[in-house]
Amino acid sequence: MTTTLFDPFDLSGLQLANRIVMAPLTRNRSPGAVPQPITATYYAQRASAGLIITEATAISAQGQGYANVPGLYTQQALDGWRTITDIVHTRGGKIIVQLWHVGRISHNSLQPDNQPPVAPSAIQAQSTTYLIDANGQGSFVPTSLPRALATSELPGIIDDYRRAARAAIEVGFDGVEIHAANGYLIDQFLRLSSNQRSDNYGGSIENRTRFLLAVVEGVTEEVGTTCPTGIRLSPVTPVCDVFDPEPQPLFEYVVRGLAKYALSYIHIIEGATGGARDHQQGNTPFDYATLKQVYRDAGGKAAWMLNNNYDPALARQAIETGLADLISFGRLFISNPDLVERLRKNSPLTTPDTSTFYGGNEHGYTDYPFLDA
Ligand code: 8OZ
Repeated sequence: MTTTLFDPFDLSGLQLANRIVMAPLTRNRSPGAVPQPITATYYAQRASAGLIITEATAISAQGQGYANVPGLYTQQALDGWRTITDIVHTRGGKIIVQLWHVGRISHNSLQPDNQPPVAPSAIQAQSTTYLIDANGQGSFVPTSLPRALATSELPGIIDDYRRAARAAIEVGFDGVEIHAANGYLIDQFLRLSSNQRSDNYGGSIENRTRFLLAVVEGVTEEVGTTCPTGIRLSPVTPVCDVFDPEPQPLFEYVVRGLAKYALSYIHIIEGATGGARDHQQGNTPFDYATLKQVYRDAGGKAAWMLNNNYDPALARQAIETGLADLISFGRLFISNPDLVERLRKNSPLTTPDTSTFYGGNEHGYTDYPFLDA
C-alpha cells in the first residue's frame, strides 16, 4: 500500500491525523509580544492540519527582531498561548511552537534598553526588519549593527531556550521546534558570512556547529523525553544575508551531530526560503538526498519533513516515494484554512494576498474562505 499525504503519522507518540503540516509563518499581529484572540481564531481555523507549527516565537526579549511577533517570556504571552493550544486541541489538532532567537536580525528600538542586537560577530546584515510606528504604520527598515556575544554569555542563551521550551509545554503545546534556519542566531553561528569568531564557536565547521548542538542538547534535555522536539534547517537559503561557500559538508556535519539527540523531526527548507527550490550556494547543487542518508547512516531516527513551495503534486510524490515523512506548507495555509480537505478533494486553492502577510487585522488572516462556507 502506498503511503499518502492523508495517512496518519506517529510523531514520537504524538498522533498526527495526516502528513500535511502548517509551516511556521510570521504574521506580526501580536502587539507587545502577546498573541491575541484573533490569533486563536486563525490557528483554530487551521486545526485540521496534521500538525501546526506556530509562527516563530521569541524565547527572550533579546531574541525579538520584528514588531508584533509573539514571545514566550511574559506571563501575558503565555496566557495568550494557553488559549490557543486549548482551542486547537478542542478542534482535534496538534500544535508545536517554534523557538526563535533572531540574533542580529533586529533593531535597537526592539531590544531591551535600546541596546544593539547580539550576534556571533559584529557584522551588520544587509537585511531589513519590520517596525510599526506609534500610528500603527508598518515599514521595513535596515537591521542594526550587532555586537558580538562574549563566550561567557552563551550559556545564558541556552538557558533562555530551555526556559522557553519548558514554559511552552506547561501552556499546552504538544512540542517545540528549534528555529535554526533563515539566517537567525543559530544559522548565524553556522555560516562563515556571519561568524568570524576566534573562540570555540567559530572557525572550523565543528566549532560553528557547537552552538546549535548546545541548544539541541539543552532543549531535548528539558522536554525531549516527554514531547516531540524538531529542528528547522535551511542549508542554502540566502534570506537574512547568510552565506556559506561549502554548505554540503557543513550541513552533513550538522545532521551527524543531530543524530545523537532525541529529536522527533528534521525540517528542511529546500532552496531559497519562499523562492527558488533549486537555489544554490557554493559551486555545486545541494544534495538533499545525501543529507538525509548521512543522517540515517549516523543512526538518526527522526521523521523527515520537507518544505518550500510544494504544490499538491510535488507533495504527493515526496510522500509516496518516501523522500519525506511529512510536508509543510506555508503560504497555501495562509489562504486555505481547510487545505487538508481541499487537497483531499482536489479542490481549487485560494491564492494568498501578499499585502496582508505582515501586520494588520483579521483581513488576510482569519477571513479566507472555507470550501463549505
Ligand atoms: C518573514 C518575515 C519575518 C520573519 C523566517 C521568522 O523567515 C521568519 C520570518 C519570515 O523564518
